[in-house]
Formats: sequence, C-alpha cells, structure tokens
Amino acid sequence: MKKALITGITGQDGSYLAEFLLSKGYEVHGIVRNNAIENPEHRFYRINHILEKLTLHSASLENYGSIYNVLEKVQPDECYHLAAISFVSYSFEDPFSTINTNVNGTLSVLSAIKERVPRCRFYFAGTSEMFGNVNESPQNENTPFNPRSPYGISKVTGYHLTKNFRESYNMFALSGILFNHESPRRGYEFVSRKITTTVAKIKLGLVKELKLGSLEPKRDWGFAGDYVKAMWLMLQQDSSEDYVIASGECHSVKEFAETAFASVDLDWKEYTKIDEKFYRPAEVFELKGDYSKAKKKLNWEPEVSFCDLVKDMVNHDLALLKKQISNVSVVR
Ligand code: NAP
Ligand code: G4F
Repeated sequence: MKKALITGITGQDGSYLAEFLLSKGYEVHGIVRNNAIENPEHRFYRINHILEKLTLHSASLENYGSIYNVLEKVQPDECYHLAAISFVSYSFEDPFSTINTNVNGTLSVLSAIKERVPRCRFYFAGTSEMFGNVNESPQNENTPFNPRSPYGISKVTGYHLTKNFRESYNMFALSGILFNHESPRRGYEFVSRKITTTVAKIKLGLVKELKLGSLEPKRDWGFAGDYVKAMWLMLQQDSSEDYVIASGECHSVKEFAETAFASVDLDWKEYTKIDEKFYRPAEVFELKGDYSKAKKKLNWEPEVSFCDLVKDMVNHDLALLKKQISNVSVVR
C-alpha cells in the first residue's frame, strides 16, 4: 500500500486530495498544527467525515525539527506540500509571516525529504499568482513570473526551491501551477465563497447587500475536486516536470456575482456595492491558463464548468444556512 503525506490536509485542497487518495487505496497521513489537535471541531470540519481513515501528526511548518520527525516516522512515497498562508490580501497585511511560513516551510519539507526519505516524490502547490502582472495570455509553463504580492513572491521562491532540489539532488520534485479553484469547501475570505454565501443570505432575507472590492479583475476559475486529481497524476509520471492546471476560461468578479445572483433569480446590480477597503495595494488584473501540456501528458481535463461551479456553491450555501436556521429554531 502506498503512503502519502499531506501538509495542509485541513484546507480545501487537502480535504479533497485526502478523499481522492483514500479512494485510490493509499494510507493517508496529514500534518496539522498543534492548535488543530486541541480544537478538532473547529479545525477539522472539512475532514471530519474521513477522520477515522487518516493518521494525523502534529507539526509546525515554522519548526524544521517537527517536520523532520514526521518525515522520518512516516516514510511516505509521496508528499503533497499544500500548507501555506494562502490568502493574497492577508499577505499584504503580514508579509513577514507569509514569507516565513511559505518559504521556510517549503524549505523545511524539502530538506527533511532530502535527509530522511529522498525517494519520496514531492508536490509543491504553485499558483497562477506567480505570473502576476502578465504580458502574454494565456499563461503556460514557460510564461515569465512577475508576482504582485508577498504571497506571489513567496510562491515563486517555493517554486525555485523545488526546482533547485530537483536539479541539485536528483529528487522527484515538481510544482503544479494551479489557477484559482473553488468549491463548497472554499474559505469564506475568498471572493467566490464570499459571493455565494452572501447571495444565499440575501435570498433568505438574512442580509441586504454584498460589499466587494474591484469587480474588474478576471480569474480562471475551476473546481477543486478536479484539480487535486491533477496533483496526483503529476506524481505518477516517469519524470518530474511542472504543469499548469486551469480551466482555460476567464471571467470577471462581476460575472461571478452576476451568475451567482442569477442562479437564485436575483439581479446582482440591486444588491452589490463597492467598498474600497477590499481593494489591494497591487492588483492582478487578468489570469487565464493554458493547460495543454497537462492535457497531452497527463490526459487531464477540467470536468466542472464555471456556471455549474457557481450554482453548486450557491445551492450548497443555501442548504447550509437553512440547516443552521432550523437548528437554531430547535434549540429555542
Ligand atoms: P487553504 O484552504 O487556505 O488551506 C491552507 C492549509 O494550510 C490549511 O490546512 C492550513 O491549516 C495550513 N496552514 C496554513 N498556515 C500553516 C502553518 N503555519 N503551519 C501549518 N499549516 C498551515 O488553501 P487551499 O485553497 O486548500 O490551497 C492549498 C495550497 O494550494 C496552498 O498552498 C495555496 O497557496 C495553493 N493554491 C491554491 C489555489 C486555490 O485557488 N485554492 C490556487 C493555487 C495554489 P489550518 O487549518 O490549521 O489553518
Ligand atoms: O478570491 P480571491 O481572494 O483570490 P486570489 O487573490 O485570486 O487568490 C486565490 O487564487 C490564487 C490562484 O491564482 C491562489 F494562489 C491563492 O492562494 C488564492 O486561492 O480574489 C480574486 C479577485 C481578486 O482580484 C480580488 O481583488 O477578486 C477580487 N475581489 C474583489 N472584491 C475580492 C473582493 N477578493 C476578495 N477576497 N474579497 C473581496 O471582497
């Protein structure tokens, strides 16, 4: 039985990847922060349904010794390094933590693998934010990086560390360059989930408006469940290479909101307000991925369309809120 270790297993992608690897017959291990162990109900909500099938280890990305010990103990065949400070806006507020966690954390995982389990295949969670302010569209594996945030900079560094370990120590180490991917498990701070949960609240009469920053930026949005399959496929190849994973379509924040409101028969213009406090110090205006290498070499293609993704997220949030409302009524 193959063993996989996932950092960031409590996050959106970690939870889908854990489910996927269990379905493939893997023994799945995850690294979680110590405070996650202390407060399981809060931190584990995305993996509660599979908790009994997982082996969780307490470690900190900021502490090399703790990562080293887990790698030594687990001896994984594959390591998916997903843990990171992943919210771009937050990275402007606290660039020091972002650089420390995302850069040193990645260096710790790579170094521990090199020392204790060099045959382990390593996946780094790269991102389209590495492209940043682009001069060519769509972006592929050869497009130059021009990051526009501390988060993007931290991920470019993680990408180069991964490449350097591959080239210097002959490790099977690669980066997936993933464009935005969403799901009903997306964190509420990201624009997709902020929109879908607020649309559901407006539909149920719980709030009156949706406040957003800039409506013009365009993103290439796909479904997280499709994208974790691509991570796994990358590690099953004969050689370690980097891949762009995307839907190949791009839509503005405005179109996302329009589609979400329309799915519950509401007009987005009546409810959406601009609030400049959500503007970023530097914005990435348009990202669109070219996934033709992944299609050719991994036989991977996205399966969920933009419209279905948005509708699924709104429907999920409506059902979740109705359940919460009925639970409150029962308690009363
Ligand atoms: P997410 O939901 O924000 O999950 C982040 C995970 O990282 C959580 O499990 C979190 O643990 C963990 N983490 C954060 N700081 C940590 C620390 N200091 N020590 C240990 N663990 C820490 O992110 P995601 O959407 O699943 O994304 C997964 C990865 O892919 C991230 O590296 C992200 O940057 C990258 N990525 C995401 C997208 C996307 O569109 N989703 C696109 C490209 C790349 P807690 O639960 O304890 O907070
Ligand atoms: O949903 P977002 O916060 O995602 P962003 O910045 O594209 O980053 C996400 O995708 C990356 C892949 O490209 C990942 F690497 C990263 O970890 C993360 O998962 O914002 C999307 C767009 C931005 O242009 C933002 O300025 O939406 C715009 N936006 C407008 N109003 C807003 C809001 N974003 C948020 N979060 N909240 C708003 O009110």
